[in-house]
Amino acid sequence: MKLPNHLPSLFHQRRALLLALVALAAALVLLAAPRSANAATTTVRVGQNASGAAAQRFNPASITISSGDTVRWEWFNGSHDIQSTNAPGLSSGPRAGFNSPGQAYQYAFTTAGTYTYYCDEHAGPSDAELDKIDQSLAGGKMVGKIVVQQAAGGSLSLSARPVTFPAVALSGMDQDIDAALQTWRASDARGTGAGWNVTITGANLTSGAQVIPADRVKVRLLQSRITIVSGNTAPQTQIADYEPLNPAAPLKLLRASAGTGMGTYDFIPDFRLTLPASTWLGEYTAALVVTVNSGP
Ligand SMILES: [Cu+2]
Repeated sequence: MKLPNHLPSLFHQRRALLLALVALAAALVLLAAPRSANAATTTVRVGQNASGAAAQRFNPASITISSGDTVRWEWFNGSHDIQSTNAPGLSSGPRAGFNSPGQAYQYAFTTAGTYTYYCDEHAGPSDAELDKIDQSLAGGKMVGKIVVQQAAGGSLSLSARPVTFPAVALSGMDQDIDAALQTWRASDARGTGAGWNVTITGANLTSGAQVIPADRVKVRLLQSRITIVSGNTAPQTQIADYEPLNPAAPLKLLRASAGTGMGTYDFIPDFRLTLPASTWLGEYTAALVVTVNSGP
């Protein structure tokens, strides 16, 4: 069907009217990037000394870690490598080996079990067999053993919600606009009592080529808006009064000191946008980054 040729101009009029009514819609889109920062890294020194009995050793040669932890081998002395017949990530590891400062290799063990490895310049695969590894370790051979225990606790997690500002009509003056309230949730199921914190990093709001600077958005978290869903002492707000978001540095919003915050907590941050009088019409968005981090 052929459209009547006057229709396009009607559409234009209708669109202009819409824009006049909805002068500006500003929305912040949040990207929640929770990090489970409870994993640890254990360093193993490769070739502890230049000479003597401990020269051709991994040190410590026998370690116990939790699933999700990383082992990092760092070169100290001599020429060595790491080979394994049972450790994922090591069987195809750095065969060329370690022979100069700064060389390192790391691998995160995600599955519980006992893993063994050897330097194939100073030991052999049979030295690292599971039923011989303890004897080889006792005999000072250049072998290593990693016991990976299933991590007992759960994880540190965060559920952050999008922040949405209502559409407003431009008034020729700066205007404060409050975002709709949303409940966020943080959980610490690690069972370590290590404490944790939530940070938020700002970003400029953009609409095409137009920009509203990140620090025009402020955030606060009232202590009365932090509730215990289940768990011990609630975390504490770190921003009780409005503070501008910073695109260059994360702001700490919430903090659970050691031994607290073990459980699940809801919190409702307030976001306020000070819209400049000189704002161009448009729909603005920004990607904030919110993270939950281990440690107070
Ligand atoms: Cu070696």
